[in-house]
Amino acid sequence: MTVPDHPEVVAWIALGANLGDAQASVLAAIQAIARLPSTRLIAASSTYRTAPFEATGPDFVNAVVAVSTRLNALALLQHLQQLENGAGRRRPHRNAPRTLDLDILLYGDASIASPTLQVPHPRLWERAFVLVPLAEIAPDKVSRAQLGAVASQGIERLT
Ligand code: A4P
Ligand code: MG
Repeated sequence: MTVPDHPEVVAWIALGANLGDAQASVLAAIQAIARLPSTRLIAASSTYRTAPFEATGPDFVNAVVAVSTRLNALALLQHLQQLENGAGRRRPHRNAPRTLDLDILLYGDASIASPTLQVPHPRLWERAFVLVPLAEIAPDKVSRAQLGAVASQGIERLT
């Protein structure tokens, strides 16, 4: 049994995939995140088709979810990495096409700067594929100016 080791915190997670059936992978990952121990799903954005940003390969499918969790941030990261590995994730090089990428965007109000985990995610504000789905489920977290700054990046709502 997993012993909850932390007070309940709202965490925001970005999902991305651009290998295989990316849409199915992202939807399955949302369900898997909802089943993590000591964790419940609060909100899930639509899925979006997005142009690769500083990356190569096919278009991505991206989404963002919010969870309430009693896992500490590192435990949450480890569970997300298990889900990535379970989806067949390989890491031949940075920003390589991937079957599933799960990044912690925000973990409550925490600022974390360790070698394995940086929160808030350092590239969060540069990316339409994160900001647009985040704004859909958390409009108070993303300003019009921030959305405007990424407006030239290709993104299309799927579901
Ligand atoms: N790590 C540090 N902080 C975090 C965090 N907040 N959440 C560490 C998750 N992981 C974090 O990640 C490498 C290491 O980052 C992990 O071992 C973890 O300890 P990775 O997923 O193995 O490698 P990656 O995906 O190549 O790196 P990363 O940082 O996820 O890449 P980016 O910068 O997020 O970019 N374009 C579109 N349209 N859609 C995308 O989803 N994704 C990327 C990946 C680039 N372009 C894209 C998309
Ligand atoms: Mg990642």
